[in-house]
Amino acid sequence: MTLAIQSSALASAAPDAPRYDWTREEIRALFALPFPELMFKAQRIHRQHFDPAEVQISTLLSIKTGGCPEDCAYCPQAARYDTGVDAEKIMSLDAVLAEARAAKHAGASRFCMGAAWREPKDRDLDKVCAMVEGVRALGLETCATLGMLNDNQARRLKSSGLDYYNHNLDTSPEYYGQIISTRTYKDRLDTLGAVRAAGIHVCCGGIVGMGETLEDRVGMIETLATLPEHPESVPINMLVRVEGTPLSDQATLDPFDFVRTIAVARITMPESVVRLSAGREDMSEQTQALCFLAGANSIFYGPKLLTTPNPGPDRDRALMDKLGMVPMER
Ligand code: SAM
Ligand code: DTB
Ligand code: SF4
Repeated sequence: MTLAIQSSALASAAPDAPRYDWTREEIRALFALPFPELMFKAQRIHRQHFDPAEVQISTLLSIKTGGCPEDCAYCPQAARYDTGVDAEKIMSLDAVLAEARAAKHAGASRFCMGAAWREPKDRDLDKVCAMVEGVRALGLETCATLGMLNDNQARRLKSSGLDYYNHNLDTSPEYYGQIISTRTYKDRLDTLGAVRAAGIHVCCGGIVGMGETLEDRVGMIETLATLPEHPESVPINMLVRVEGTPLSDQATLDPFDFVRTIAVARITMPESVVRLSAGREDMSEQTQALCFLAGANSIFYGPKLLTTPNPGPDRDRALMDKLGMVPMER
């Protein structure tokens, strides 16, 4: 009885309207809250906008793996690092559609296609547009992450039926130069602008655990939460340390720091779906559950991310069952 009253009181509070004027000071103060206070705030806001038992399920496929000319220090697909990931050609349309059918059958509602490019060439974009059309015809939401886009490329993807485009800011503007030198923070913001202008939903977040300071996490969230519109989807990745990349020896991240980042993303971007993204393979079930309690409501589902392992469907189904959580309806 008491529980029911508290729960309905939490849910029925007037929703906090999204704000786009977050300051670093305010975001710093959120990170500094006692953990129980931060979690309470995050849960209150989460329940105003979402059913806390629902998780959006996306499946990732690397449609073009390895051989990338960029120097992103975390990435196993950069040609310049010796990571054991070989450069492959773009997959055929049929092979991609077979994977999409399998993902749908396994319960995914969105299919995300990733390519290890700095930016797509026009010839490649023709192929991706055909994939987007085909995947959409299967009744799946479509997402792509292909590197930088100009306005015209974004419009072409929109015409082919692309629902979401993933392009991460990765970290704060200050720390960015330590991680990537082959393109600028402004390049990233310009691509996000092109995606938004084309009317495609934006999927944009970053990575925690790359040796950044707390202030860098504050700066990353500030940049995301003060965009003219919040990204509809905000992936928060925990660095997957891959042998051969410059970040392979990074210190292990304290899981509570990851959970706090999720909670602050939830509070500052209340209407966005926050994805507990890469890094689950190295996370306990309990840490993942804390992420859901902190407001994460999306995961990548399937045994592989792009090139690195992800918990298998059996393990994820078992976790969802234990927590009484269910897939989000589209
Ligand atoms: N090449 C395109 C690009 O960089 O925009 C698309 C693919 S790229 C692999 C997509 C995102 O995956 C990156 O922006 C980064 O946030 C994330 N990512 C890549 N490697 C990662 C790793 N080792 N750990 C965590 N996240 C990673
Ligand atoms: C995102 O934020 N994380 C995903 C997806 N968007 C494209 C990628 C994670 C990649 C992890 C390293 C790998 O598997 O290669
Ligand atoms: Fe290339 Fe994307 Fe990897 Fe950077 S993150 S090296 S752009 S595939």
